[in-house]
Amino acid sequence: MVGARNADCVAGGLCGAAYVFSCATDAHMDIKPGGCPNPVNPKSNGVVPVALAGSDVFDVNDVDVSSLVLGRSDGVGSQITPATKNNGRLHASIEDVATPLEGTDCDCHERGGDGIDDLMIKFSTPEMSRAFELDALRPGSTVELVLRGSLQDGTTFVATDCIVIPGTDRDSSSLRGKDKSK
Ligand SMILES: [Ca+2]
Ligand SMILES: [Ca+2]
Repeated sequence: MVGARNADCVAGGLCGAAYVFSCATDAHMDIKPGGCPNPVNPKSNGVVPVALAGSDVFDVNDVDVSSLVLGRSDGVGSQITPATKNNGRLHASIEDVATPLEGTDCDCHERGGDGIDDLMIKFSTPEMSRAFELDALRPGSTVELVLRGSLQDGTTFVATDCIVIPGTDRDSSSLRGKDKSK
């Protein structure tokens, strides 16, 4: 909350204003906890495990799991929700599998649990592939994903981590429209 003395004054009146801001809490996502980098094969039929790392200031037990959506940071494609089990419930569990990383861009680490509970969810690889248009990316490409959600009290949070399309660019020489000038 920020106060502004003399804001909105009319002549002779007592005046001032207070502005209330709210900001999304910073959360930490670890795609494929324990591994770095995080390869996702667009052709795979499996699921990709994703940990929302808990910390002293982020209690994953407060997360409204039904609010979670994953998308590309660059806005390409559409957003997806976590995979569900046969009984229709979300693949979600509280486990200690990750450690928050204070990094930038696509920094990642191979650390596992740190003694603080994390929220483990899973996303369908075919759904990721379709929604994030992964088939259009060259092997070796890195894509930043963003997980958005809210806590039970309505506080929103965002968390980012990156995936890499496995293989080297050389493997993609059969891709149409690829300009290889050597
Ligand atoms: Ca990882
Ligand atoms: Ca943890």
